Formats: sequence, structure tokens, C-alpha cells
Amino acid sequence: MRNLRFPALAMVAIVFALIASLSTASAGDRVADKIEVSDVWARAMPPMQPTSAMFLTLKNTASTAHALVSASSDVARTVELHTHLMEDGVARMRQVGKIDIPANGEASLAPGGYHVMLIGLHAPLKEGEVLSATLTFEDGSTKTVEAAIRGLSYKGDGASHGGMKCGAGKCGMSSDGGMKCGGGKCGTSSDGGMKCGGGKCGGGKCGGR
Ligand SMILES: [Cu+2]
Repeated sequence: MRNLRFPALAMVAIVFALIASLSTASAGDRVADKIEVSDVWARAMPPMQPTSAMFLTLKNTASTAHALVSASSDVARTVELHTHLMEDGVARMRQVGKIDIPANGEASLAPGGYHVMLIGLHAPLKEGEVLSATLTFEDGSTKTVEAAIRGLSYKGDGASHGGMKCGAGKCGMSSDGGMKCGGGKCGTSSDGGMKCGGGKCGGGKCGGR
């Protein structure tokens, strides 16, 4: 039995290696551990449509601002962070380098605003199924999320869950693909945020601020 015993020196080395690995992976230091992700869903698309989008709410529990810098998923060839902008009255999508999550605040990825674009789907996203995606934050830490795949008519969980709302109404996609709000249309305000009529969208809410 003697040769099964670890020499004392090896034990010391193992203990130090354990301490080192624990301290470098300290939970408190990873941005991913400070961000709570909820309402994760993706849009089911018709079979011929090679792109779709994923939506979610990011809640920052830290007192410093953080950012989502990229996302990836096996379901698509390319995954990009996008926003919607109104240009000459037309809603266009544009890739963004990051999505800021304010200190002790939320960033809402919702139809008509920020979204995770899934480009070159390997197979159609089917309603009722779930896809897995990995979110990467500015320190390189990652978080894996599961997105419920919803039908074309699903507009998000609504204002109470951080979806876009506009006054008393809800923002949704208009028939031309732009944002609409009640009878009006959502556009982009001068600071790049969404606005709706006279109001501004922010923190997942539109108007009344
Ligand atoms: Cu997009």
C-alpha cells in the first residue's frame, strides 16, 4: 500500500494548484456571473427564411456598467449583435460591437430594437423547440442560455417583463417591418435610442419618460 500514498511534496503542489485555479476562476470576478438573463426566445421562421433573431433581457446586478460583446450558437453560420435604426423612414438593421448593460439596470433585446441575429440557419427554427446560445461579455466570460422558439405572432412577454411598451400600448412590428406603437411608429431618437411619438424608449420601455 506504501506506493499508493502521495509523497508530501506532491500533495503540497496539488493543494497549491487547486488554490490557484480557484482564485483565477473566482466567481465574483466574472462579468457573466453578474448578469441575469431572462425572457430568452427566438423567432420561428418559414423554412425558406435563412435568418432569424433571438431576444432576451440582460439584468446587471453590479454597480458598474457591463456589456454584451458577442453571441454564438450552433444553429447558425454567423451570429451578430444587431440594432434597428430608422433611416429615411425605413427600419434597417445594423450590426453593433456591443450592447451596454447599465449599472444596476437592464438591457432589453426585443423586436424592433437590439437583437441577436442568427444568419445562415443550418435548419429551420421550429416553434416549441429550444436552441442553445452562448453570450460573451466584455471580459471574455460567457454564459450559455436556452431560447424558446416562438411562433411568428409572438411579440415578447410585454412591458411587464421588460419588453418595449409605448405609452399604454405595446411596441410591435408593423407590416413593413418597422416598429409601431398604437397608431404611431417608433423611430430612433437623436441619441440613438428608440422613440415613439414624443416619448423615448429606454430600459425596455417606450414613452412616458
Ligand atoms: Cu438583425
